[in-house]
This record gives sequence, C-alpha cells and structure tokens, in this order.
Amino acid sequence: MQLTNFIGGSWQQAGGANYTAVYNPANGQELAQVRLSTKEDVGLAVQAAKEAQKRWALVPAPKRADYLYEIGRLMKEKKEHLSQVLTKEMGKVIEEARGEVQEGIDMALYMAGEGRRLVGETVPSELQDKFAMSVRAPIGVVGLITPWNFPVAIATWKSFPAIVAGNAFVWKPATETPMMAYEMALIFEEAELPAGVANIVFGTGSEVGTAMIEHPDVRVISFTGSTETGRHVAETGGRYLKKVSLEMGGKNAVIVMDDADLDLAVEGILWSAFGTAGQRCTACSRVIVHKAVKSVLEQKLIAAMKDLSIGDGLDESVTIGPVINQKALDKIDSYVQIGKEEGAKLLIGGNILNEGKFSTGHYYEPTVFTDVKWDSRLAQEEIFGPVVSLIEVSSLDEAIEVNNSVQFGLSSSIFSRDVNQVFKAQRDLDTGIVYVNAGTTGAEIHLPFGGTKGTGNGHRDSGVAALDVFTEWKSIYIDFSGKLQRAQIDTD
Ligand code: UN1
Repeated sequence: MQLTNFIGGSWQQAGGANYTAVYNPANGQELAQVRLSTKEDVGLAVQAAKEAQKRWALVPAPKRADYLYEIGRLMKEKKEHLSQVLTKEMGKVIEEARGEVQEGIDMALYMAGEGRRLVGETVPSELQDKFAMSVRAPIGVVGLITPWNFPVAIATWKSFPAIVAGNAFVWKPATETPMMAYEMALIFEEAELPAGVANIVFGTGSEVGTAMIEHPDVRVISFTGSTETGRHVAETGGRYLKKVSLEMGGKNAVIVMDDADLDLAVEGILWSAFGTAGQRCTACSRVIVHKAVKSVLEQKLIAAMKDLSIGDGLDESVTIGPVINQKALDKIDSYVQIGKEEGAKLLIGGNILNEGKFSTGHYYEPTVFTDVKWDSRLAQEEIFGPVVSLIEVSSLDEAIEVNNSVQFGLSSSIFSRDVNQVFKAQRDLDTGIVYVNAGTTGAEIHLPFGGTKGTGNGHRDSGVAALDVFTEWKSIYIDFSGKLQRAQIDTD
C-alpha cells in the first residue's frame, strides 16, 4: 500500500525521492509505504488551503458544522475498521483503539454543536446610541503537527475546531502513523468537505514541519509531541510571529493517601500507568504513596499485575500492546538501567521481551520501581513507556510538593475519601488536569486538555478552549448616533 498526499481535494504524489515504511509494532510486518514530501509539497498544500479558506470562511458556521456531523457519522460507521487500522499501525490494544476512535467521533459531534454557538459577547457601550460586540473570526490557514500515540483523537482535537471556526488546515501526521491520516482523508473526501479545506502532507518534522512553520501563509501552528521539538517549534514560530499552541510532555503522578480505597487505587494506577503501554502524555509515571499504606499498596500492585496480558493488541484478551519502535524500547530500557543505578528498588518487570511470540515486535514488561527518590532522574524525566515509580511521603503537603517538583504539569490524581484533603489537592496540584479517585488518564473532549510549565505554553486542545487557538477576537463598535462620539471623552 502506497500513501499519497491529500491536497486540494486530490491525491497527489509527494515530490521527495525518499520513502518511509510503516511497520506493525506488534510483529514487524510492513503495512504501507509513504513517499516523503518536500517544502514544495507544503507550498502546494498551503496554496490550496489559502484559496479554499476564503470561500470556507463565508460558509455560515452551522453549515460548516453539517460537514462535521457527516464526518462524525462516517467515523461511527467505520469505527471498527478505523480501530483495527489504528491497532495495527500504532499497537494500542483494540479496546483502547475503539475508545480513541470514539473520542474522535465525540469531538466531531461536539464541535459541530459549536457551529451553532461560536459565542462572542455583546456589551453596553459607554456612549449613547452605540453598540458593542465581539465575534470570533477565523484566522486563515493553520498548520497541525500531530503525534503517533493518539493518531486520530489528537488530530480531531485540532482539525475539527479549526474547520468549524472557518479555517483551512494543512496537517502533518507523525511518520509512524500516516495510515490513520489517510483514513481520515478518505472520510473528508466521502463527506464532501470542500476541496482544500483539509490537506494532508506526509513527511518528516525537519522538512515538512519546518516548511509549515516557516511558511508566511500559515498563521497558526498547533503541535503535540516532545518538549524538545515543541521548544524548537515555538522558537521558529516566534521569529515569524505565529500563534503556536504546544502540547508536550508529562510526568504525571497518582497520589495515594492513607485513607484511600486501595483496591480502587490499584486499578487506577494499572490502567493509567500501563494502558497504551504507558505511551500517553497523561500516563501515570509516578505513584506518590503515604508511608502508612505503602507496603500494602506494593503487594496489591504486584498481585494485580499477574493478570496483565502482553501481546498483539488485536487479540481481544491482551491488555498491554507493544511500544511503537526499537528506539522507544531502547529509551525505556535505558531508564530502567538509570533507575537501578540510582538505587531504586525494582519490584517487578524491568525487561525487554523478545523471545517466542515477542521476537518480531517491540515489547517491554510492565515495570514498577519502589523507594524512588523524588528528585532522581527516574522520578523527574518522561519515559513514555510502561514504567512506574513509587515515592514514599508522610503527608498530603509533602505529596503535593513532590507532585509539583517536576518540570511538567499535565495531569495528576489523588485517591482519598477525605473531602478536605481532596479539595486542598485539587487547588494546589499545579497540573492542567486533576483527577480525584481515578488515574491520570481519560480526559473527556468537552473540557480543555493541556498542561502547565514544560507541558505547554498556555494554550489548550479540545473543549471550547480549542476555539481560542483557531480564532482571533474581533471587537466591533457600531455608532448609530449620527455624530462623532469620542470614547473616554464624550461620556458625560
Ligand atoms: C495523550 O496522552 O497524548 O486523557 C492524549 C487521555 C486521552 C488522551 C491522551 N483521552 O488519556
């Protein structure tokens, strides 16, 4: 299977000479080939988007929304097919893949609803016979750069608010997961979304991503990926005075207090630490546990981990799939070695799995360290794999301090039945998302998604907040007094 760019409503061969192949991380099978695009391909896509956007911006927003309803309907109709492709390409287990596709469907319907709102303000003017209001105006052509770990959901968080608000987009999906983008292009085509509103260019960050950021006609860049790349995107975007929305790393913690329901906490930890093989920005990577319940929690965790089943995510009985590629596997393993060197105690796991049914894929054993020092590298740096570190504390204050000690601020969680502790925690945890009596994953699409500190730069994906990324506020004053009225002066 050969994937080609989707530009101006047609399938176009990329101009680059190089190909990249897509492999199933569960078994190493080649799934597709993609020709890598060049700066010139980006230019063609931006041009197509620019022309289409002028007309698209004039389509009433409720009509733009009708396309999203149709896209949502088609995604629902193809949900099982999309989920299967997603599992093959990215590796997450099929149940989670279905959940991710559902997240995209939810986003389509939710943003379609926004087409009948896109709420602005009307406020009284300080002058007589003058009317004042603000409206959301589309920005133009927007550039979307998305990661491989949520190849559908994150793309919908960005592209659907962009189009309902009257923009056209150029989307560069991750090189590891172009097939999901291709599937979405087929849906855009079937929904008869006007040509050029949605454009997809396959290629590398250094060539295609950079060309998007540097193109004068791309006014917004919405990026999800690593902190290192995000910083580069912001630096380059800053030179061109672009609006850059970044969603980056995490080092999320579950706090388990001494009064917590420990069985529930174990379920929450396992789901958020090892779901998606730990490859979520929101994954639980630290467990901050009160010393009074530490050893019971450890025993319960070890016991519950016996039920985890690792393998090809297409097998319905499997609960943990492979990690994306060899590079990821090496990185995860290097952190396990770092943990050992730092003196953390390995409770369970800690190995690459490469024998028998694992020999052709990229699998890592779910791993738990305990007695981890809060300021060690294991406890501070993002691993993006199925490795979790237990850190002991003696009080809620200390737990909050440890939670807030990392450079990231995406998600946090507390298990406690004490309402006073819970309310204090939700106020003082410095992350963009806080869960009470649930793990660190599972954000719903109608709330803002994003984080503080090294996780983001003040913007949010999904929720109404996403519309702030893809619109400019326009304030409109209409004077119907028939005379010149000067604000701040003729007010008596
Ligand atoms: C991500 O980790 O990059 O909240 C996105 C969650 C999912 C989205 C995660 N709904 O875990």
